[in-house]
Amino acid sequence: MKRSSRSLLGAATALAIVVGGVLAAAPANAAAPSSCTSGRACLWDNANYKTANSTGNLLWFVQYVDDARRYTYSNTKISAHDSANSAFNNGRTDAAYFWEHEQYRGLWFKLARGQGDSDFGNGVPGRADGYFNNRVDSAAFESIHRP
Ligand SMILES: [Ca+2]
Ligand SMILES: [Ca+2]
Repeated sequence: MKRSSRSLLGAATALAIVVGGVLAAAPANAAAPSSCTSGRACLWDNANYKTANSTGNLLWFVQYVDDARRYTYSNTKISAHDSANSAFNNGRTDAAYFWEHEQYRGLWFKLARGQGDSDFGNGVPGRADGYFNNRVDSAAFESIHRP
């Protein structure tokens, strides 16, 4: 009886450690900026999901942006051409891709659903350098367009 009770306690402790490990890993997936609502992928002129000091000034899409030269960040006159420094994929199902040139040409990187990159300058997923800083000109969810 004593032995059985000790084993049970051991099992409970082990379970708590596993749960603790899972919880500790959760912050790696940061929450989407509130301005980038569900179903959208978003881009900002500056790092940390901001344009002109506000996270509310952004370029967002629910399908694609084929040519960022045609757009400005919302509430600003700042061109989205070769200017994005951060992005978040708050889509419901798809990964999102970001290309260096308009019409999905050139080098690209991918953000999984729920993934953001708050600073292209310190690298993007799959690429360690700041190559994509101020360089993205098209983007799309993978169901619309993929490399
Ligand atoms: Ca910029
Ligand atoms: Ca980065």
